[in-house]
Amino acid sequence: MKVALITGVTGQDGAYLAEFLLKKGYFVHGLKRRSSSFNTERIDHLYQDQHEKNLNFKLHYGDLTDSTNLIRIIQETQPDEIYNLAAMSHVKVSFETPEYTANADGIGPLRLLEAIRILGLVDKTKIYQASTSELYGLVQAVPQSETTPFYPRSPYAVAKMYGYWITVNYREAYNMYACNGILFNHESPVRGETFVTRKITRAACKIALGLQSCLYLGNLSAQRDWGHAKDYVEAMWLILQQEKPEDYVIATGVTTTVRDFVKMSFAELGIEIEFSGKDQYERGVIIDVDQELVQKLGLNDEYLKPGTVVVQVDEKYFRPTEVDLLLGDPTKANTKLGWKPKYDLPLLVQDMVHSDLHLMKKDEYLKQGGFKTLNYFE
Ligand code: NDP
Ligand code: GDR
Repeated sequence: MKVALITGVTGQDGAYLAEFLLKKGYFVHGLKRRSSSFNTERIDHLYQDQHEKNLNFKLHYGDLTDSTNLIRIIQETQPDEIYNLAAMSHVKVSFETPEYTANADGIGPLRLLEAIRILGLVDKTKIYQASTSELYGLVQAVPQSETTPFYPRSPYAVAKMYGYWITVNYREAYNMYACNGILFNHESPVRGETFVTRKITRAACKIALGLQSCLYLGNLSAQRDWGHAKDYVEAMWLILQQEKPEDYVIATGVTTTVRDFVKMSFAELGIEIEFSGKDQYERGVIIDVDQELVQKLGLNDEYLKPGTVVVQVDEKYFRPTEVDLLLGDPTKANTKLGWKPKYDLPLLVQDMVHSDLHLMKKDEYLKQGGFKTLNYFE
């Protein structure tokens, strides 16, 4: 039985990857942080009682900023494959916590590589580093491939740049099976709620149910190459199954503006919106409603009238330095790994909107029932 260790197992990708590897017959160890409230919602369906006979999924407390803890867990678990997915992964937040981001996202990967070396596991343990299209930052060329120069534009991207090169260096210096997956944005129904796609799909559903009046966003003109996390975790695994360790771009090869993602999400709910105005004055207004679809989906048409402003720009979401355009060239992954995504953008939007509609309907029932949250401090 192959053994994998996933750092960041409680995150979006960690959850999909854990499920994927369990299906492949792996024993999966996951690193999770201690938190004052539950942080395992995405993997609760995989949880096993530790007394079970055929246990194949186990969580360990740990943190990428704590070397001794990482060394101990790797020693205990003796993994064949490590997937380093743990990171402070929010680009905007990294401007507010730059030092912590450097520690977790930059030095974190170094700690894992060193642990493998110190423990004498160089010939046994393969390691995947979660690198990112944010490395390309300020546009040097499109589409971006494995040979496009980097120009990071945030403390997050600068930290990830260290993670990228230290992985390459350990591969070359110590002959380790260490690889970077340079993954472009990938989303899903369990994407963190403050990333733009999930913020949009949640808000579109809330607006359609009359639970929210307006969605405030930052730069609507940013372009991203969005794929589905389910497809991308398969690529991570494939990267570690090759004869030679190499780095790969994982992307769909299609780019879309945030503005168009908004339009597609509302359209999925039968609401057509149009944008007008410029920069911080740009707004999205309902221009048409597909009554038949609205009825079918059980939405609240009382709030869905043409002329209603449902999207506005709030400058607080602008970034000090922005990444304007990401468009990946996945040719190497397509040819060498045989990797092809199953989801395109319309399918991704459909998956996210319908999942969020289901979730938001629960909120609507609570509101209709007059439910009031308990206030323990009253
Ligand atoms: P998430 O933000 O959903 O998950 C991040 C995970 O890292 C969580 O489990 C989080 O724990 C954990 N974590 C954060 N800081 C630490 C720390 N100091 N020690 C241990 N664990 C920590 O990210 P995604 O799943 O979307 O992304 C996975 C990885 O891929 C990240 O490294 C990200 O930077 C990178 N990436 C993501 C892309 C994307 O589009 N999703 C694209 C390219 C790269 P907790 O749940 O407790 O917060
Ligand atoms: P990104 O993802 O920064 O590409 O990093 P995010 O969804 O946060 O932003 C994408 C683009 O949308 C613009 N934007 C907004 N973003 C957020 N979060 N909130 C808003 O209200 C908003 N309005 C407009 C942003 O300016 C940006 O241009 C993600 C993360 O998963 C990283 O960890 C990963 O490395 C990269 O993708 C690839």
